[in-house]
Amino acid sequence: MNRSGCRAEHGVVDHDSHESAGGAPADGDASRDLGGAARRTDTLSPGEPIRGGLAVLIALVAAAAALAVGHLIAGLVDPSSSPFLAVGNTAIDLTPAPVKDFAIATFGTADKLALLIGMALVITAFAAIVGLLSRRSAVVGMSAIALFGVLGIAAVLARPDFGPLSMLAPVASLVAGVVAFRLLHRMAAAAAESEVRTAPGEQASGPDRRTVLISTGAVALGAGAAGLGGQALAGSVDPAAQRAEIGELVPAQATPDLPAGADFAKVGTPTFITPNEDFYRIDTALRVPRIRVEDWRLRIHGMVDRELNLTFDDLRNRPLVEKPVTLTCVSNEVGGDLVSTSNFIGVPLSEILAEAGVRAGAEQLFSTSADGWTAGTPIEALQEVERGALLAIGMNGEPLPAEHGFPVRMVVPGLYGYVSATKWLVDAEVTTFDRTAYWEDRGWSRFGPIKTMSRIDRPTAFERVSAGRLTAAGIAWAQHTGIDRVEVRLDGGQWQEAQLSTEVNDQSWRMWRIELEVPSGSRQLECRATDRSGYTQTEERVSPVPDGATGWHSVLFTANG
Ligand SMILES: Nc1nc2c(c(=O)[nH]1)N[C@H]1C(S)=C(S)[C@@H](COP(=O)(O)O)O[C@H]1N2
Ligand SMILES: [Mo]
Repeated sequence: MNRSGCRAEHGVVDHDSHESAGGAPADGDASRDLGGAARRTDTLSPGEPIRGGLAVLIALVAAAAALAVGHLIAGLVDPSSSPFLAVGNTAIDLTPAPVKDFAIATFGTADKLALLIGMALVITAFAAIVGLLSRRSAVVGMSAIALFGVLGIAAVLARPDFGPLSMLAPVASLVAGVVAFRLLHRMAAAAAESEVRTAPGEQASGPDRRTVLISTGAVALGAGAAGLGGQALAGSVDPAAQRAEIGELVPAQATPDLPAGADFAKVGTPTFITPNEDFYRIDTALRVPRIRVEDWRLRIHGMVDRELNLTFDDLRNRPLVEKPVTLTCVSNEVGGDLVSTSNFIGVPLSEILAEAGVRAGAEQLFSTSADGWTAGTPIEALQEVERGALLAIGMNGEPLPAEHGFPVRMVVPGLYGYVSATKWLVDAEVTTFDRTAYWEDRGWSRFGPIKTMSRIDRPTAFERVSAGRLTAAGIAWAQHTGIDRVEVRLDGGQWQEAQLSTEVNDQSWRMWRIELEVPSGSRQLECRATDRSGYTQTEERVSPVPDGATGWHSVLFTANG
């Protein structure tokens, strides 16, 4: 569900607007172009054009000033109202599903970085064009600033987390862009004029090129400082300090140690537990919400007998459950790596829902994050005691990392993340299926049970191995059903059953390994899993949209010797 791809496209457009708004006039180099003696005598000239390079520089600096001032003000009042981020976020939300899918496939977890770089490139290109069109008059530049200023304001207005002060940042952006551009452009135009009209040896009547360049540099420096300041302010809720404040999370019942054979990491599988830093990350948050744990509240309402308002302490003071669960993203391609396992710590959602009292006719729990993302989870899946859906507050013994939903997220074994794993959870409404959630609105399926899947980790694609004995290994998952069997076949031959790792529970992945005899040459290895319901993975390849990929993972490799 990453929407890197989408983001890049939309981001570019929106960003440009911002930038152009911010785009400032450049220095006084323009005068050089006009330096021709013939022109100097033409006192009726309508105005000397600013030199191209200077005009572009001025537009770029004005764009930088606009974005940086907006970012600074946003850092003071509401970090997510930064026009740059708001445009990026809006771009992500508007991105058509196929573009998003492409982005996820191409950039994976780096989709946000790709979007930011794309935005920066588009803004730069746009500012350059506006600069060149503004050599003779400031009209194009001012219009572009106004246009992008309005787009920036609209992007912030459209955010679900829009607050009373959110408007300040985009308005400040617009003002900064106008002032910077107007100031530098006027100076550069005067310098161009003065250079043309001043005879050699005569005292110049206007600013010289040097003054214009120095002024432009000063504005650029100011923009840099403002941008860094905004960044520092936005980071003032320090996630590390917040997590330290919570301290150790102790489950009511210590989880048993992992059995010795829970993974085959020695022969190339992942470790059974994914370290927090390596856990895959998928979300629409360009800026990770930073929530103060003492400010956090969860409202559970809708078709319930008693509305609940929970604080973090309300949760942590209950008996905490800890168990390994494997999360999977619906966007995971066959052979992909959007799957990880953690020892999640939290409170069973079934208990919370029982306290609230779910009314007859309720169909889903509609959950909303601090940044306005939503998911709809079938209510029965959350009421099943044995499935053990959690309001999770910790991963692997620590409070949740900021990127994984600090301070509280949902974890529902057996369902893809997009219909269940709401991070930065703040609101949960018990309701009917009439309400549709974020990804359902974008063409994905309402229901997202995880499909049984297996993957080959060794050999890797196109690996060169020695002919003869080879240990192949990989993973398989069928959360909440359990894996029964994994088979592999070489070059379309007989299926051979692999050895499975010791099962930890039916909600987490299992590893497999097998010794093969591999003749030299180009080889193809395939795998397929069968789950405890008796279902064997279909060979038919379908792409992740709308409810998850299917097909056998296949790896081509070469055996030498
Ligand atoms: N607030 C919020 N929660 C979210 C998402 C999101 O975009 N925003 N993405 C979901 C998706 S699509 C997945 S696969 C999981 C991924 O959780 P992780 O990033 O901790 O691996 O989070 C889910 N929770
Ligand atoms: Mo996902």
